[in-house]
Amino acid sequence: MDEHPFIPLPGYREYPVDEMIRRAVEFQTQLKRRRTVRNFSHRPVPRTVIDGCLHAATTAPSGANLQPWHFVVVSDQETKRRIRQAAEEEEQHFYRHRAPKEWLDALAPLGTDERKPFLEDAPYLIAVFAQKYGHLPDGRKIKHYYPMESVGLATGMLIAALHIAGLATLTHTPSPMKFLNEILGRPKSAERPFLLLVVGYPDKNATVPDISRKPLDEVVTYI
Ligand code: IYR
Repeated sequence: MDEHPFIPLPGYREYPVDEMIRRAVEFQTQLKRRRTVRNFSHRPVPRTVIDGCLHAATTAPSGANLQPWHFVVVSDQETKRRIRQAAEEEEQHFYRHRAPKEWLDALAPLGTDERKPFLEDAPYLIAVFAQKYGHLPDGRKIKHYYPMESVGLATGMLIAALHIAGLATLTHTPSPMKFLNEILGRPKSAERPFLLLVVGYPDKNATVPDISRKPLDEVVTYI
């Protein structure tokens, strides 16, 4: 028996060209409606929806297919409160001392500050961790390759899946984020917090900054 078997491509579908274009435009139209939201409703969201989106995220490609990610889904109110408190402490330091003026100027259009009520308002916080190494079934350590890139890909897919499901998200990166290992009981040497994804329904009075995306011809070159 071959130690590394290959199978015929499962699940791939080719479409007629007009159908291919229609699908590409449809997906683009859906994703264009996504906005990063900072005002969340308390309304609960069924866990099945989160599970479905996490399944989508974990289909992402990864270095040597080692899937170097771990997602901690927080709905416990006391844990959210602790995360908010720790994040706001870091953010106070960031906005008052650490951030250079240039950075604060770049953030000005977003209207952010050190207050992070969404960390308690939203029904879910998903803490995404990147694993520098993992463990084989026999307990031996195995090095992971491109963990940050892999986790970035999975997180992008998670954000897209949650949006398509009809939920709002906020990619929050308090810095430093090591407090997440402590609060969530994740190993400090193996796992690095990648980001904190805030998930839920937008508040009915939610507003977003009036900002736009770069046109395609500015960000794409065909040769
Ligand atoms: N972490 C801070 C600052 C911040 C930084 C970037 I880069 C952003 O795109 C948005 C915010 C905060 O969350 O307020």
